[in-house]
Amino acid sequence: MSTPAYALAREAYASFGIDTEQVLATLAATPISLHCWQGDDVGGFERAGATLEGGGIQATGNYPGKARTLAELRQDLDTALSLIPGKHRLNLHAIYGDFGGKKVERNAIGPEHFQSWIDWAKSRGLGLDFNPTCFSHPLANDGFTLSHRDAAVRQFWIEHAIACRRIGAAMGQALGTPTVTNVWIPDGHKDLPADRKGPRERLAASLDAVFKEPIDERIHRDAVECKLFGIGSESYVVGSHEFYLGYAVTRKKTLCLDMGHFHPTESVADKVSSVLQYVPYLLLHVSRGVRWDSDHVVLLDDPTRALFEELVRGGFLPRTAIGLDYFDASINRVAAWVLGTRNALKCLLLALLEPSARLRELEAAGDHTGRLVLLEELKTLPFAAVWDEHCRRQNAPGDRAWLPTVQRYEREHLAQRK
Ligand code: RNT
Ligand code: ZN
Repeated sequence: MSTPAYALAREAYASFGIDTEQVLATLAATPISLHCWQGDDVGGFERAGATLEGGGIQATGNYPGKARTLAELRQDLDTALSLIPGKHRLNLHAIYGDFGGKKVERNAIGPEHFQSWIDWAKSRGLGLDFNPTCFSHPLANDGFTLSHRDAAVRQFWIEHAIACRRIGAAMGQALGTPTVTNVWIPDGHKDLPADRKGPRERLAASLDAVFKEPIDERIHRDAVECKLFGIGSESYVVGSHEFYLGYAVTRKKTLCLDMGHFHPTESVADKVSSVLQYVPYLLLHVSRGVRWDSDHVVLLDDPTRALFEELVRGGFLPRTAIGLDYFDASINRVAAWVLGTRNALKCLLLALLEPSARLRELEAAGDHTGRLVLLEELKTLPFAAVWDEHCRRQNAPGDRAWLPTVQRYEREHLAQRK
């Protein structure tokens, strides 16, 4: 039974022409892809106890209880998913395969190493997304992979990425929902390069080799992720925004925009309607950079709200895959997943509750005063009652009710991992 608070909220939004029932249906039908790497600080399971090395990304913090095995990671994910309303997806990196304790080179991985993930996802009704892992590897240690000057090193990473596309396709085929396989590479220079052109020519050629085999878009999509700079690639990143925008436009690929991958004063929200003029499909890495690409937990904050507003206002949800990308090792990792995902969903809900037709009317009439006043006054509408109703209908705990479950899980399980 809906609460009286929801009934009042429903009326309040109806007076702005918003049907909260329709909004809740859209919210329930929009999956968020949870990033597996929040559970173990991007370590993976190629070797026991592996940690993130190199690659220009860094997890900081040493909060106890990170997942050390596939079983632990799955148990943590099950706990997190039980506290998030709706049906979602899981985004895996290649280093999270089920390698059975054996060393499998990255260019030799196949769908068989992800069969247990496919079975796990199927039994929970989740879709899967995927990523080649072009870091934390001896052949990535000098900071270059697909754009490496050595053809043999490039070839190794091309083979890895091809293997990953096949794995992604097998996942999409098995689960009946297209897998997005996203290519991000760390390639770049710490200090001023003499040759900016060569690595970009080589990256374009490598990517063309990776994507040569056509795969049905109904089971699989290729995405490429741009970046402004990273740790150790401060002066030059081969796969810059311009590089990948051009690549995605000319090759009709999905472009991945990570919220931490631009100058801190740039608005990623503002890019959505530009890039979707030209690229067929968008992948978002919803994240939060604090002063740099620090990958803090997603908040219900203005940049994230603006991003989701753009998706809704432009009617872009059907052309966008929403993924999370942050890794905070300084707090309870399960709580980090739950909080960030719930916040992303709240930002989406707020965007869906916006009377965008009315705002557009005001704008078309030149009433910019009315537009600003309405935008501000929308902030105090009873959004929380709609969110609570969503949690209730999806059998997930409401705010203030989920953290005790995580705390108990921490005491009973995470704290035992020494
Ligand atoms: C790195 C990129 C990339 C990674 C993941 C682990 O800057 O954001 O998406 O975070 O692939
Ligand atoms: Zn990212």
